[in-house]
Amino acid sequence: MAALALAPSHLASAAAPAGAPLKAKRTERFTVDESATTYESVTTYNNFYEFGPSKDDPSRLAHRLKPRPWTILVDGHVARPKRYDIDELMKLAPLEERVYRLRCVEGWSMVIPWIGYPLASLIKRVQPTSNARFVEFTTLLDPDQFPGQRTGVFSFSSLDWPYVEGLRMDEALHPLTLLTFGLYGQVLPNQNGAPVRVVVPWKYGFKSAKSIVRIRFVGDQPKTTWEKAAPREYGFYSNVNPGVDHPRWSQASERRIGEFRRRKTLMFNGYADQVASLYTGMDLRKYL
Ligand SMILES: Nc1nc2c(c(=O)[nH]1)N[C@H]1C(S)=C(S)[C@@H](COP(=O)(O)O)O[C@H]1N2
Ligand SMILES: [Mo]
Repeated sequence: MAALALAPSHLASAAAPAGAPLKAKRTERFTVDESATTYESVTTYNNFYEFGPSKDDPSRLAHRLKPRPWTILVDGHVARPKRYDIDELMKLAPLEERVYRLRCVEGWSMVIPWIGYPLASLIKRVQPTSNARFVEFTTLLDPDQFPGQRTGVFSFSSLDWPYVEGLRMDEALHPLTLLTFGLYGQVLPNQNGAPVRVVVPWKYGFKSAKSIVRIRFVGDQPKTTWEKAAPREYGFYSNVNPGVDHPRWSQASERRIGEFRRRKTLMFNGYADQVASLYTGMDLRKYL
């Protein structure tokens, strides 16, 4: 893939500082046959409201986030709850490089070479009990590191911090769901959710929570940040679906960052053959 081969020169010229290298073996089965979005765009065109609402706020303010030392509490309905140090968590399973599409609910998309391992590998270790029906992800709460969490800094109504996201248990266990520590051959840049985030490629990007400090196994469907902010616009499931429009815009097509023409949006972001069976019999208009 040309863009990947060019990664070193991108790193050299990119506005964002290059991070430490992170080795991983490419898994071809989970690599889309589309060229990757440039490193520059992946690291300077971001949504990370903890830093601010503009696309360049995260890369401009990313230096404020300190991704080491860092722990992730894994608890709730599990037989073996544990607080993991980030460096221990990174070594729980072999790191893979996977090239996934990312589709933002706003109508743009990218193709990103992530590094991580299936969230399922962590889930199996902590042994969820039969009461665990959903998994809740919580982002760091710290207004010193995240200026967007200070009250009154934006004119628009602020989100309810910390950022909370969630998945149903079978979604969390799905082999595509990636616990992610890096991209483009290096540790995750802060603006992309260092030191650890989740990536759920068949769902709108906001389901992929960044800078996670807690993974909790729960019985009830988590109340997620965007659902609380606007329930009719951002549902819990939020599967990419060209047939269900956002109340304020169409979801039928998307702008691939770096391309001129819009592309047709694919059902489940092109992962239908792998994930459609999770939703058999579910009304995806009702459960948006
Ligand atoms: N904690 C947190 N996670 C977040 C967000 C956010 O604002 N805060 N934005 C989401 C949205 S809307 C998208 S599209 C993706 C963007 O990921 P990227 O910047 O790495 O491309 O992160 C998601 N994860
Ligand atoms: Mo998004």
